Amino acid sequence: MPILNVSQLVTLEHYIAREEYKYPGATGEFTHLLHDLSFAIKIVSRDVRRAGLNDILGLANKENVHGEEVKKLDEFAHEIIVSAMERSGRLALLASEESEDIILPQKKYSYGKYVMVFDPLDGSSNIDVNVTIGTIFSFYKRIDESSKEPGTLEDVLQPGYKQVAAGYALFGSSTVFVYTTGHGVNVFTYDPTVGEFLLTNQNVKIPKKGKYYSTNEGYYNKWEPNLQQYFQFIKEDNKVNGKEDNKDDMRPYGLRYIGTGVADIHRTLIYGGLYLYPADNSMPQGKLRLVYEANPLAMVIEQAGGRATDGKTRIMDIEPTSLHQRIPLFIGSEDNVLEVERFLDGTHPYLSK
Ligand code: AFP
Repeated sequence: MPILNVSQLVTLEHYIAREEYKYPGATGEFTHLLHDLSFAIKIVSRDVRRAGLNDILGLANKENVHGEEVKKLDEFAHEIIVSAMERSGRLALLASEESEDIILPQKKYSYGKYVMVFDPLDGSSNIDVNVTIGTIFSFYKRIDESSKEPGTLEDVLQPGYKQVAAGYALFGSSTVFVYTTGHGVNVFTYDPTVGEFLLTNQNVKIPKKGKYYSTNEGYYNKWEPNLQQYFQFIKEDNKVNGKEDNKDDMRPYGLRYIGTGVADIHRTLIYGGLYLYPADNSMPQGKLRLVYEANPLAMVIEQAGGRATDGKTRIMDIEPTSLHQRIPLFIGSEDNVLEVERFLDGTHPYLSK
């Protein structure tokens, strides 16, 4: 019995090519970039799946049994992605969470009009305990599209609303590839038996409101008082003490926290709710990276109908000032993000109780 009706099978390659036909004048350059990226993701996925065998296969930050130099999985993912993407001739530069500075394609390849930013393995502290990790990516056009010179830092420090595509791959119970080019969000699931990503969820929409919240609540005592109040509020039971049962009031919310931001945000995309990594008194800028994490994930969530802010300002409107800049992040279902924002700006009625 086939697990999928063959007539419904759409591969990522096929889907990307089909999308391109919708844009008269499209050169196909971007389609090639996504092909190269999906190839790199398949390699990373293969090696993530063998992570427990690293000592034998040689990916564990020491010498393997053959005495060869070996690498940590996140460094390895970084190198695979750079190598698969730089040779395309379509990138002016890359920037990776694993690299201090921008990365220019080697001189033997030409420089193209796109810029790629990526976090090769988000949630790397989860690698050794078999918990979901992922790769986050996004693409911009360089500022002077006609330039044949190497890209510059300025080309990468563009606000998120200028992203031309963004997405992520998740290495969980299966490998999924989620991406948007600004026309909705599509999810592809990897079928290792045929070596292809197959379309499994088209034009995904995030629920307007959800009952899950996701954060590292261990930092509660470091948060600002209004945010602490928000956590009191979401834990109250809306049905106790004879209070009216309001269907839109989903309290108490349920807590889910994987500690891999991209996985927590993927769950939020599907089930709804809120993911937050706020500023605290030891990290006043927050922890997550604007360029590699917040912007790509904000584009996906907004394209699915959700909201992403730093508590006040839309993430994708923020002008980055440095490559590894950190930012507080509140992201998820529109109603949940608006709700926490009302605590942060002091206008939520619960605060005056
Ligand atoms: P690592 O890649 O260093 O594990 O960081 C992951 C991350 O940036 C993000 O994916 C998580 O949501 C967040 O950090 C977890 O941070 P805490 O350990 O402070 O909860």
